[in-house]
Amino acid sequence: MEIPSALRNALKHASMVTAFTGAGISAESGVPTFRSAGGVWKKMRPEELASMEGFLRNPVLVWEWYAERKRIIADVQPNPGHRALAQMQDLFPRFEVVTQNIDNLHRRAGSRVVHELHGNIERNYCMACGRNFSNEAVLAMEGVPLCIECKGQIRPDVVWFGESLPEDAWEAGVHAAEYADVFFSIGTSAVVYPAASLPVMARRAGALLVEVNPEPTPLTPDVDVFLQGAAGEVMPAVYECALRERKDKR
Ligand code: BJW
Ligand code: ZN
Repeated sequence: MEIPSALRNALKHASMVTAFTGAGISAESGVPTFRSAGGVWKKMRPEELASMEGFLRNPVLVWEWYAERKRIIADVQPNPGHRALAQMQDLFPRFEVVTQNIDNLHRRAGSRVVHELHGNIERNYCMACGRNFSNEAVLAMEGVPLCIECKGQIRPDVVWFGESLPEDAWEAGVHAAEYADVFFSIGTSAVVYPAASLPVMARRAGALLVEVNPEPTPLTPDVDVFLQGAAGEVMPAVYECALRERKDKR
C-alpha cells in the first residue's frame, strides 16, 4: 500500500502518536462489529441490549448476548492490526491507544498504554454492593448471575448508552487527542459520542488526522488522510513506513 507523503513526513517528525480504535480493528480476529453488515445490532436496536433500560426490561436476553460475546472474545487472538500498533509504540517517544473496544485485544497484543473508554468485558460487578466477579464465575451461574454476597444482579463492567464514560479513561483520551502529532482513527463508524469527538478534537489541536476503514464514515470528510482498507492490512504497511522513516531516530 502506498503511504501518502503527508503521513510519511508526519511519522518522521512525530513525538506523540495516538491510535483511536473501534470494533473494526477486531473484526479480522473474528469479533463481530456493531453496525456493519452482519453486525450484532442487525436484528436488535442497540438500546435494547446495551442500556440499563434494556437490561432491566430483559436481563435474560442481555446476559445471553454478553455470555456469547465473552465466549467468542476468550477464544480469539489479536490480529496483524493490533500487532502493528504494539510494534509502533517502540518507534515514538509517546504512543497511546484509546479504544472503544471491550475485548482486551490491544493489551494481549502487547500495547502498554491502553485507555478503555467503554469498559472491559472481562470484568463484572454487582449492581447492589459493587463486588467484582470473574467471567469464569458469572459464566458458571445459570440464567442472570446474582451476587453470592447480597443476591444483587451482576452486570458486565462496560459502558451502556446513557452512562458516563470512566472519568480517568476519558480524560486520558482527551489528553492523547490534544497532544498527538498524528492521530489514527481505526475501524470505527465514528457515530457514538463522546468517543467520536476525539478525532475532531485532535485535528483542531494540530494533529494530522488519519482514518483507516474499508468504508467511508461521517468522519471521512474531515480527515487529512483516508487509508481505505482493512486494519490488518493497512496498519502493518503503516508500521513498515514508520520504521523506515524513524530509522535515523533510533
Ligand atoms: C473495519 C474492518 C476492518 C469493518 N478494518 N475497519 C444524539 C447525539 C449525540 C449523542 C447522543 C445522542 N443521543 C444519545 C447520545 C449519547 C449516546 C450516543 O452517542 N448515541 C449515538 C448513537 C446517537 N452516547 C452515550 O450514551 C454515551 N454516554 C454519554 O453520552 O454519557 C453522557 C450522558 C450521560 C447520561 C445521559 C445522557 C448522556 C455512552 C456510549 C456507550 C456505547 N456503548 C457501546 C457498548 C459497549 C459495551 C459492549 O460492547 O457491549 O460501545 S455501543 C457500541 O458502539 C460499543 C462501541 O464501542 C461503540 C462504537 O462502535 P464502533 O466501535 O464504532 O463499531 P461499529 O460497528 O459501529 O463500526 C465498525 C467500523 O469498522 C465500521 O465503520 C466498519 O466499516 C469498520 N470495519 N471491518 C477496519 N477489517
Ligand atoms: Zn452484591
